[in-house]
Amino acid sequence: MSGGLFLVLEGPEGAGKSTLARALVKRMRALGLDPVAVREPGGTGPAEHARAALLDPASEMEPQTELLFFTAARAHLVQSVVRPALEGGRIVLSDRHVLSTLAYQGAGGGLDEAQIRQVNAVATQGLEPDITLVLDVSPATGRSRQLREGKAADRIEAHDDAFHDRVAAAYRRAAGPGIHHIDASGSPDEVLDQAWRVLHQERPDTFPAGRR
Ligand code: T5A
Repeated sequence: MSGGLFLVLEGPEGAGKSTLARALVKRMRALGLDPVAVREPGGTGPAEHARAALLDPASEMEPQTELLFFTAARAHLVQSVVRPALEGGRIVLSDRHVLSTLAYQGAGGGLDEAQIRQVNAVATQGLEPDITLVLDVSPATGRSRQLREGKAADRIEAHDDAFHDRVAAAYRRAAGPGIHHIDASGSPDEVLDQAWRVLHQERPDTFPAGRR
């Protein structure tokens, strides 16, 4: 990937991904790095349209349609933003990626994992994250954070507790090259410190150890 780095944040609702993404971007910028931050679904005009349709509580969709919508949005984001940035040597920080589809439409919605991976291979054309930070938090903690924030449940969040338990269990099981788990039950600063330690361990030259 000619010097670029694809970094993905994953985890259940309200785990603190967006909060961590903002803190990482700030810390990287303070070091003179220039990361590109994106979120899924979204990040391009068409992908934001897909996001609106997917999260609208009035949309009626079964998991197969969700799979294709989420993955179509991903294809556009990857081809038009992520891949060019990586090819330009940039760090791309993505709030959610393929692991979300495996957790939500797979473990949550009951779709076959191999089928999800096949469809996603078309969307990403083989692109894999270099580092994935999975923020481990219980669904109850995540939801209570969202409620404290006053966030109304979108269509996916409105699924029942059993759905969210399956999603959280899938995240806890997630393993593979570049996947690291972070205990996200602590304060935002503690989560940032853990995340930075992983980044330092993986790429010491890019992410020096040290204080915030
Ligand atoms: N989805 C997505 C699929 O089903 N399939 C897919 O393939 C993809 C890509 C996206 C939805 O789409 C689904 C998953 C989702 O349901 P979203 O709103 O983008 O929706 O995603 P959410 O994860 O639901 O977004 P949230 O913003 O609610 O969660 P975050 O980003 O994990 O949490 P964050 O950082 O916004 O924090 C939530 C609140 O907690 C506080 C924050 O200040 C905020 O108020 N907070 C903390 N409080 C205490 N301690 C900490 N460590 C905290 N960190 C944050």
